[in-house]
Amino acid sequence: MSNLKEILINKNICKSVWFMRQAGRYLPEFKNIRQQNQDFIQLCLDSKLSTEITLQPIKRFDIDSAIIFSDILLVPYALGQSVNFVQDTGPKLEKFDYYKFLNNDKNLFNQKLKPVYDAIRKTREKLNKNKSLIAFIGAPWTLLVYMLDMKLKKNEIDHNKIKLKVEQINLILDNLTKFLIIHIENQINSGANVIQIFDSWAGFIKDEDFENYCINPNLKIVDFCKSKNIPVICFPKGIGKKYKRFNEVVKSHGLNIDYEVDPGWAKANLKNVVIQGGLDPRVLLKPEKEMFDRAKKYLDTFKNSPYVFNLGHGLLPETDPVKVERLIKFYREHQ
Ligand code: 1CP
Repeated sequence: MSNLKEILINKNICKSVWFMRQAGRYLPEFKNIRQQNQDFIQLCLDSKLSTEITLQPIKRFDIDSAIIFSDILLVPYALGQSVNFVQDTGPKLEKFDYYKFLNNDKNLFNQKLKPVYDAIRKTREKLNKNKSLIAFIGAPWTLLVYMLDMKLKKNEIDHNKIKLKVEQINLILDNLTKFLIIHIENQINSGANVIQIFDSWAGFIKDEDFENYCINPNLKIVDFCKSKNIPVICFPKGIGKKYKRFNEVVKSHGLNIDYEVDPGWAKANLKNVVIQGGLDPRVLLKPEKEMFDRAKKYLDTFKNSPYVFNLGHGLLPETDPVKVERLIKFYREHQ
């Protein structure tokens, strides 16, 4: 059995495989579409093309789940902050306007994101019933990092941008959480079966702010998904040993570990949750034997516990699709 929704709800030992960033980035059939569509946000908002891109890895690898082709930054876009993807330097957002942000209207937000919901509906119609369709959001803290332009070079965060503004920051996070919940509800209503929350910059939160900026917003969103009876996978990347507390408090159905988390430690410390991922995406750039050896470590460790085979971060743009295919085959032969 490979249906992700079932596995997450029943904490089933039976396994499945999908990869973060499986849609887009490294597939030639994606690059072809991307070349003809320079505006990345508009590409995400083209429901016909985003449906096609979502289904590309399913067609190629018959992988177990689909993740909708979209981006976490569509939410700031829909909240009135324009987003520009600059080649090689990453996304650049328009300067944040606090009062404009607080005056956002739900109807306009829904209208701007309607193409995402149309794509989910179209994909669900075309996707085999036994495959889950995963929709996602960026966690409030991770979106804040982009919205306030806190990202510095070399994977660093500029904490000065939020110092002395605690009340404002809390209000922004609360308001963002409210809109993220609307976005999740719309995605569920359109046919998404599973939700994943990407907190890609959680590892940069100071210890004293961890509850407020990571645990609490994730918990609110997980509780909402539970109220809708939809399984949710959290990915608070880079938080190290704090994964244990996160799991005990947030209690999501699934928890994606990053490549810095030792799988043995995860198995011993992360209880009553379906663990997902962990494998370093860089191993797909290594010789096949090394890739299989590294994958085997995860498969052996989680042999008798509920585990979804995936990565410790997204597939890299330079990944050879043949390697992805071999890795899926290796995984299936080891079940
Ligand atoms: O230039 C291109 O061709 C676009 C590359 C690309 C793609 C294919 C971006 C730009 N986003 C996406 C799609 C995307 N983004 C998906 C699609 C579904 C899938 O997984 O296949 C998903 C789930 C995301 C999520 C996302 N976007 C995250 C969280 C995961 C992570 O990587 O940590 C983040 C942080 C973003 C922001 C983003 N989108 C794109 C870029 C270059 C970035 C910035 C990354 C950074 O700041 O390091």
